[in-house]
Order: sequence, then structure tokens, then C-alpha cells
Amino acid sequence: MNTNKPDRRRFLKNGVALAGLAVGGMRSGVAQTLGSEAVERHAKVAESYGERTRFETVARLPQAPTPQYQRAGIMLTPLQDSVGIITPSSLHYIATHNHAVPEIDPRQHRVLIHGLVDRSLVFTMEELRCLPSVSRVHFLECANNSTQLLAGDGRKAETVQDTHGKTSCSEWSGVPLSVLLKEAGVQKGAAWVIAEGLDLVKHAQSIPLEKAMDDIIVAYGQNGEALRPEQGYPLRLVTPGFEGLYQVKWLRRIKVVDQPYMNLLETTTYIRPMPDGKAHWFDFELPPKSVITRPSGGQRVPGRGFYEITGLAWSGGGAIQRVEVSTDGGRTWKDARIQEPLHRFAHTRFYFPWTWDGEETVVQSRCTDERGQVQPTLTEFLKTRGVDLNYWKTTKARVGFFNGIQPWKVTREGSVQNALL
Ligand SMILES: Nc1nc2c(c(=O)[nH]1)N[C@H]1C(S)=C(S)[C@@H](COP(=O)(O)O)O[C@H]1N2
Ligand SMILES: [Mo]
Repeated sequence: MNTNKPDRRRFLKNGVALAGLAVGGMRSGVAQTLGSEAVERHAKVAESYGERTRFETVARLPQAPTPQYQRAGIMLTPLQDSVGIITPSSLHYIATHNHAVPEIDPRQHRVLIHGLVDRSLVFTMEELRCLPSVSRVHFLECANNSTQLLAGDGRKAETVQDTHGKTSCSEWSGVPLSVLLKEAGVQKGAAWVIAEGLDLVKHAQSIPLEKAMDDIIVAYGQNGEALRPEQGYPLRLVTPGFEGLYQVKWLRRIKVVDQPYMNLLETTTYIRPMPDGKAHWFDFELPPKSVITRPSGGQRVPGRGFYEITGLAWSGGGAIQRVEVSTDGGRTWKDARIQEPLHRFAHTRFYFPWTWDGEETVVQSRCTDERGQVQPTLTEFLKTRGVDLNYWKTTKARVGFFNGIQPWKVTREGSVQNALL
């Protein structure tokens, strides 16, 4: 939506009937600029491991440092340029508490299953590959995603990458954790598992056994190939619908235990302090959330006329059942079209036809999940938490499970701005 050419204006005015013509014109333009030498060079690269064209430059961006993420290399997914529901592995967000990404030789790697089990087991990567496997599309999201008030360079968070860039969606492949646990034989009295990674901080999380026996994947594959190093190569947990911390990367150990272990991050940074002095521990499931990715903050709407609004919705409660869009500042809401097939615990793409009259307005989306949970406005969210806006902005209560509706203001000049605050 960055183009502001008269051509584009005319196309929009005259409507979609001209789409075929416009595309045809572009195609011949490209053919003219690629000499046979360039075509040959491109073919050679594409033969080994494909590269995108030099015309495409969309990239991850670093997040602004926060008190808990001073050293970490948090990289945000460019949702504004996304199409469909799969995040390319190269653009998957990265959240690692110690900046270093361990380099693990898969031939040396082992994963240990032990604790309250009939027999402790050690698996090599090759052995895991022999076991029954699944491939499923799931989103990951950091618990403090969409609370960002600042962009990476210190300005007010403006783009959907700044505000919502800590969520991505991949097809994950691997062995159900239940297969490994059944093989080891879970003993009576077991109620939790502790999953541990082998990064420097030994990232470890307590997960209810019920979830472990349900749908957790011990994943070695992402989008048709091995995991990326930043995503946990060669092995990670994918814990559908649970907040980011439970997606343990560089997995080396699962210990079956009778109670949670009160690990570092589940008793410090990621607890949810409440105004009455109490705190929430062990919040797992992410609430329903949606956001319009196009048009979104920082993009331009070149002139009045037809646009397809599009965005993403997801929930830790399962599948997305409904998405509504408002293009008049929240006065009226209409159902958006949802892209099928529906995947549970996955990004879900929605579309909404919009004819802009050229006047200033606010566009926003809200979703409902299969349990009937509805995404709240910021004001409704604050009410359910019993906090005021100032408290939310200035304390750590802002961190964690915020799922407020994201409004984007469209000005008469056609610029799109973050209108949350
Ligand atoms: N071993 C290990 N696993 C980890 C982390 C970590 O620092 N170390 N970070 C967690 C957090 S906070 C999130 S949000 C997700 C992010 O997964 P991604 O980097 O693949 O997007 O991984 C989780 N798993
Ligand atoms: Mo996270």
C-alpha cells in the first residue's frame, strides 16, 4: 500500500475489473529488465537453496529494549507484509532470554525422559525420526506481545510489526510428547512435566501432565524442513495455545514430576502482579486476539475507493469462530470472511471488503474463539483486570496476556496511525 501512483488510483476508481490488465502490464515490464545473464545467475542460485528476489526486502526488526529484555535479541515478525497464515521460517519472531543461540550437532544431541516413569529413556534424533509423527499448523506468541508502546528505535510503536510482531505461525512436525511419555510409562502421582533446554540459562518450564499427554509436539520440523537455529534446532517443544515460554527450544530433557518446579521465569519476570498486591502464577493459555495487518500503522491508503482489509486472528482457546471488522470507529461491526480450512491454535486469515469515502476514520477487528471468548477493547480489558490506564502503562501488569482490540486511524491524507492510546 506504499504506492501512490496515478495508475493505482485509476485502477482503484475503476474497480477490480481492470485487475487482469494491470498484472499483464507489470509482467512484461519485469521481463524487459532481466537480461539473460541475470536469468542464468538466478537459476543457479535457485538450484541449490532458493533465495527470494532482490525486489523483496521485508525483514524482521529488533524490539526496543525493556527492563526484562535488555540483552535479549528479540526480533519481530513483519506482519504488515504477511499473506496467508504461514510465517516464512526466516521471518519467524525470535525471543531468547540469553542472546546466544547454541550450535548443536544433531548427531550428538540426545533428549532424556526421566523422573516418575517406569524406565528412563534417551533418544537420539535418528531414533525420534523412527517414531509416529504429526505435522500441525500452530501459532506461537510471546505473553507480552501487543503491549509494546515503543518501537525498536525508541519512537512510539507505529507499525503492526512494532505492536504485534511477537507472534508467528508455522507448520510444525515431530513426535507427540504423549508417544514418548507412554513409551517411558508415567507412574502414579505424576502431575507435571519439567521441560528444559540446553541454552546457557537452562530455560525450563513446568507444564501440566494433562497438556503433555494431549497435544504437545516434540518438533524437529518447521515449514517442511529442519527447525531454524533460532527456533530451537534440532528439537523444541510446541505447546499449542500456551504462551511463548512453554515452547521450550533446544530441548534436552523432560522430567515427569508431582508438582511444578517454580523455575526462574515462572516465578519472577512473567508473573502477573495485580493492583491488590497479589500475583497470578502459571497462566498458560493465550486469550483470543486479532489485528488488521493491511491497512495498518505506517502504511498508506492512496485514495478513496475499494480496498480489501485483511488481518490475522488466533486464540489459545482453540479455533477462531468469528471475526468482525468495524470501519467507522467502532460504531458498527460486520462479519469478516474467514479463510478455510480452520486450524486450531493457528493464525487465521480474515478478509473484509471496504470502500473508503476519503474521510478520517478508524478501522479495527475483534474475534471470537470456539469457546465463545470475545476479544475486548482496551477499556474493557482494563476493567476486567481492575486496573486503570496509567497502571497498565507504567507497571509490569501491562506485560502478559493483553489482547485488546487494535484500532488503526486512517487520516484524510491516507496515512494510517496507531490509535490504541
Ligand atoms: N530454551 C529456550 N526456550 C525458549 C526461550 C529461551 O530463551 N530459551 N524463550 C521462550 C520465549 S519467551 C518465547 S516467546 C518462545 C519464542 O520462540 P521463537 O524464538 O521460536 O519465536 O520461545 C520460548 N522458548
Ligand atoms: Mo516470550
